[in-house]
Amino acid sequence: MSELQGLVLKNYNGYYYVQVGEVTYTCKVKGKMKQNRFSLATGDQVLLEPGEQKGACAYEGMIKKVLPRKNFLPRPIMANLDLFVVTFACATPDFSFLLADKLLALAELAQIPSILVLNKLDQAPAGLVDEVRAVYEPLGYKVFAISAQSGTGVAALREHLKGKICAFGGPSGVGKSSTINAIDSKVDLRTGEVSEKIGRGKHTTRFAQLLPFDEGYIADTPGFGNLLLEGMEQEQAVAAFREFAQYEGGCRFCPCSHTHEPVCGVKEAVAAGQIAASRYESYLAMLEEIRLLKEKEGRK
Ligand SMILES: Nc1nc2c(ncn2[C@@H]2O[C@H](COP(=O)(O)OP(=O)(O)OP(=O)(O)O)[C@@H](O)[C@H]2O)c(=O)[nH]1
Ligand SMILES: [Mg+2]
Ligand SMILES: [Zn+2]
Repeated sequence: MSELQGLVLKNYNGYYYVQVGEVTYTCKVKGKMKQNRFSLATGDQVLLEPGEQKGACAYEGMIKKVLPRKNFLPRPIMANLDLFVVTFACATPDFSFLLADKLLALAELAQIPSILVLNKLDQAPAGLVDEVRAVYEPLGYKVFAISAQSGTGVAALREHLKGKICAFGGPSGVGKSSTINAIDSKVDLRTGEVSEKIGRGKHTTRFAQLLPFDEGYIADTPGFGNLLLEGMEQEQAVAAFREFAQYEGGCRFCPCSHTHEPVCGVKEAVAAGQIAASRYESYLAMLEEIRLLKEKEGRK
């Protein structure tokens, strides 16, 4: 039987939706593949066997194989991205340097280029956008301050996403789905009021899905829980902060954790204001979180 190659758009209700040309196949995974451990993510390229067509628009298939990936992001789980769009709100919920650094770290380790989007510019406290720009732009992360609601800044962001496979990631309620709706008028994703009680969106996104957009794709993903760093090693945390490497020549020890060591180029750069204090604080908080996660694993 002929095999087809397609792109996994979403995994929903036990089915994978795979796009082949103009057609979307609803697929299960072949038993043989299940016997071996497999991982399948939105964004994967797969080979499938088409089944018998049951109706005019009902295309079904069985996935036989996942093709090699260009890259893989564990959280939100996605494969083959050209760009990760780390999305936050200026307020409701407040911007968090630590969460931003965690998401940027995950993308950095997966070698996926990323940008920062600050949504809800209409609610921004004075100085916040400049403060965020001052930390991230010198590191090469582009910062887009936008309002999905009023449309401010959306055109420049749209221009930047054209022709790429992009995924939006960020906490619940920051406006990921709203931003995608604003970028593409053909899209109408459900969005939710942020509940004051739980601080989360109510019509919250439940699964990742890729939507065709201007020669590329945009993925909406659910807001994440707090297990972002599971499986991360201390050495990976060091590598995830791209600005550290240039100061490591000043460290007496190699490898250096840039914490308790007496002579440390990274700590000197923090003291001299060459590395942003917020970035170093995030790094320390991430090390502590990794330590606690490991301790928990050890106890299991
Ligand atoms: N003031 C203001 N509110 C906005 C803006 N963009 C989105 N919102 C509101 O923020 C709330 C959450 O928006 P969503 O788009 O559902 O957020 P999300 O990031 O997709 O949330 P999850 O799907 O839960 O991860 C909704 O009530 C939106 O109307 C904006 O630019 N300004
Ligand atoms: Mg959403
Ligand atoms: Zn050091």
